[in-house]
Amino acid sequence: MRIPFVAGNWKMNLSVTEAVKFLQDIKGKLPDPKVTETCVAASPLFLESMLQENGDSPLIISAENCFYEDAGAYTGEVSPKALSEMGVTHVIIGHSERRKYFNETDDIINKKVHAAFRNHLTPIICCDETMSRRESADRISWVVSQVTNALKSVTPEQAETIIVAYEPSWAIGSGKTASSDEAEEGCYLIRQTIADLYGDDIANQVRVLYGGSVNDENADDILSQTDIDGVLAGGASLKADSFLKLANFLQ
Ligand code: G2H
Repeated sequence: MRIPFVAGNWKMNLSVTEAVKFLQDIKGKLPDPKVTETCVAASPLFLESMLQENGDSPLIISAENCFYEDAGAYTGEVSPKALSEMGVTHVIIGHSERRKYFNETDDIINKKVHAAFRNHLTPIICCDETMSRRESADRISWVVSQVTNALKSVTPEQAETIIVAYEPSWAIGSGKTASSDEAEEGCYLIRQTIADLYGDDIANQVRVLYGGSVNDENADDILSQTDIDGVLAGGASLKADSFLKLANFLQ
């Protein structure tokens, strides 16, 4: 039985004051984490204040990215070790915007996945699908290879704890959501790839999310799909009221 996971990805938005206000606004209004786990991924600039404000709220505080080394001469990078030490438990890895603007390759993403595990962080691994790939013949192999490469040398014990997000970049921030069938198809493909790598038992434990212009109008349809265990929402997670609507859909 997979517990649904509703996550917000704030990207490079909000200020620390707005981040803390958001947490104050949602306090006491989140679902029981046995019913739905909720998470917000934010800039490393906000994490300390957010963790303090969050207290014993069930909201999971996640980073949006980390580097693949724990420490060293890597100016401007975010240490997974420091994230873990400060109390962060999850980290998004391989978001399409990291792949696109920061040239993150499957190899870098795989190193980051290992860095996350080394530091006891749960990776939320994103799998992209561009429009040109979608329209091309190798669409399926591209999605499969992103999952396979991200999980190279990941043990079965580690694999069962990952969260994977299918985030077709043609639907990200574009207002053009994938239909629930298209979203299900991508998430099914990801789960089948995990089954091929680790077997059905592990594949049936892994939470697979859909992300790309999710909002409180389309979430119902998306969340009712068999292989979709939650959402990774960008724009719709920036305001407390719309995040709460997504978080409480499955109550
Ligand atoms: C996809 C998503 C959050 P949005 O990037 O990861 O953003 O919901 O704004 O499309």
